[in-house]
Amino acid sequence: MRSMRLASSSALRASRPLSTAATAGQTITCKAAVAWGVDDLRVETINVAPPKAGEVRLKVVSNALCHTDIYTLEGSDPEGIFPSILGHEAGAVVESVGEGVTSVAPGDRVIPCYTPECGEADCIFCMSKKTNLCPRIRATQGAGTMPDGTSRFTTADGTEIAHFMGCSTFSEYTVVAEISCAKIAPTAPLDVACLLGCGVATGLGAVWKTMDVEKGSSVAVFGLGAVGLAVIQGAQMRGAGRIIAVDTNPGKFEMAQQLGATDCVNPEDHSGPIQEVLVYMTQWGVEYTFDCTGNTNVMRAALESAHRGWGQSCVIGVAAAGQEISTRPFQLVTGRRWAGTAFGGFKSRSEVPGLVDDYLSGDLALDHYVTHRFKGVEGISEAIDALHSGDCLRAVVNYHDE
Ligand code: NAD
Ligand code: AHE
Ligand code: ZN
Repeated sequence: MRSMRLASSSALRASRPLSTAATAGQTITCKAAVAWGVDDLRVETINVAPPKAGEVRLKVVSNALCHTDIYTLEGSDPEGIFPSILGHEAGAVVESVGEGVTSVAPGDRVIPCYTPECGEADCIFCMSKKTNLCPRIRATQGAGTMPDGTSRFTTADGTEIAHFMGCSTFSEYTVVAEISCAKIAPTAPLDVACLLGCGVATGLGAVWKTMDVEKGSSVAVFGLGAVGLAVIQGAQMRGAGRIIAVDTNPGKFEMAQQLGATDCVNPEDHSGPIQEVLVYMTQWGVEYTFDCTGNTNVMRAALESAHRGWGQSCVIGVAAAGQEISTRPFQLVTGRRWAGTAFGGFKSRSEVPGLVDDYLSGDLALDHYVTHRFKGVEGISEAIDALHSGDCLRAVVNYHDE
């Protein structure tokens, strides 16, 4: 996977028109699924204002549902705001750009990313190889606004609607910051590339970047949704040895085995704690363990399943407000390490395009994650039902034809 150099601003500024779209500079009226409260999602006609300086307005073509959208809609997100437009795993086309935007142009295919990348020399996070957590717009993003502290979304009666995770792709059109736009290959099919906007990239990156799993290592994955299965796929591609897949839903085991799992374990088949089962299966524990459930008890079990002396456990799941993790300090004293990852550690604008290229070249299989397809903003509720059904990995909702 190659890493792209971010486009320098001055070189491009003069050559780019602000937009060729007839809608440029105008307010766009379109449909969006608005979260008015806990589990209260309604399709509305909304107004999307033009992008201001440093902003990009996107025509959202495909949106995939991630568990974190449901986590926020259920009221579990401490940063959750209502009314807001959720959604953060999507493929889109640039409709128009605001003043000073140079890295993308109208017509470009992009993936909006909730971990932006400013790439500025004064950003110690973007300049560091150790992290992808650029804080440039994190405060306003968490507060549900654009970087200037205001929203681009209103209802027909003028009610302001909050943004979400800097993306808000439960809408036919959205506005994001330029530094949140990963420009991808013009040939990329957006109804598959959208998967790299969150869950699948997160799982792959947790293995390749955050934990940097070595060839031959043993791995255990707790939770076999799209994120957990991507961890298995990433581990298999890294040449991991034993890959243990854990889920309370045995319906997920077949795909896990196809992706490289060597053992599948349902905790409910065992009377003792799952960590004891995994330590018994491996003698001293597993070298790398991953929580992909968001359940704090599972996070503990994953840590306590890690190998004595050098095992490492990675928290990927997102826990509800007020939830905390704990274990006996003895577990760490005896050599286990606890880590976590956001978006798999990928630097969004410079690394996501390479993942799309790997898909296009056939080096990275993704189609198997799309288990359900729906049409139109109205299809988002069907996608939510599908994810709740337990036999859905990713439900992709298409708002526009490609
Ligand atoms: P999902 O709902 O599709 O999958 C979760 C899986 O966990 C399901 O298969 C479920 O059966 C299983 N599970 C639930 N409780 C379990 C238990 N006690 N023991 C074993 N298995 C159990 O979710 P997803 O979209 O794959 O996301 C997984 C988690 O990762 C969520 O918490 C999501 O919010 C989080 N997430 C985090 C990041 C990040 O950057 N850190 C990115 C994407 C998603
Ligand atoms: N709002 C929550 C945090 C939720 C969370 O941890 N989000 C992940 C991405 S989940 C994608 O499906 C993340 O990247 N977190 C880093 C960040 O800066 O939010 C809370 O606890 O407040
Ligand atoms: Zn997500």
